[in-house]
Amino acid sequence: LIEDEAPIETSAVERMEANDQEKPIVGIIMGSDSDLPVMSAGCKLLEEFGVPIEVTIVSAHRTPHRMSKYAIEASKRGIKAIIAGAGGAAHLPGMVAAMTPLPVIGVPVKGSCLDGVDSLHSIVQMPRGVPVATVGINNSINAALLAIRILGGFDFQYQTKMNKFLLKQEEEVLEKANIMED
Ligand code: RP5
Repeated sequence: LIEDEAPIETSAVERMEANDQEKPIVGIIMGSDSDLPVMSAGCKLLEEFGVPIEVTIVSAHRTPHRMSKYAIEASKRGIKAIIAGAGGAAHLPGMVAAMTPLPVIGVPVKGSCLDGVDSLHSIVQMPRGVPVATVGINNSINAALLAIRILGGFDFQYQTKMNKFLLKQEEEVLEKANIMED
């Protein structure tokens, strides 16, 4: 079934690539376009770090065949890490992690009910053997930073960039502390 399916096509709405010239190495997927406002912060950060990304909608429940195809093919396409955002019964990160050897970072998206705790619990409580690195509710920024740290393990440019980011962050906080003390 998977073999016979047409390749995953992504429309302009579904797909935003940081750099059309470069092959994406981080895949950002989400269960619905309603997740995009939350996920876009992480996408923006990855772009700022110069990480080639792909962004698309993959729903565990509404497009299960697309999900399995994405998960199975991601590593073959050169993707090194997957960030998966989902809300409610948020099965997408876990199901993708079950079908890929790549690291999967889950972003629990806060829905209109239950304050996002449902999403958090759905993503974080994976069975032993199938890990999903789960970040805080709506925290796509931390998902992006974690993906960059993973990339830094084999591509030194991302370690250098991460060190600069940490230094800048520290300076910003120290500056605020100084202003407060004055
Ligand atoms: C999940 O259901 C999605 O990840 C989204 O967070 C939630 C609601 O989706 P919509 O009904 O807004 O499309 O699959």
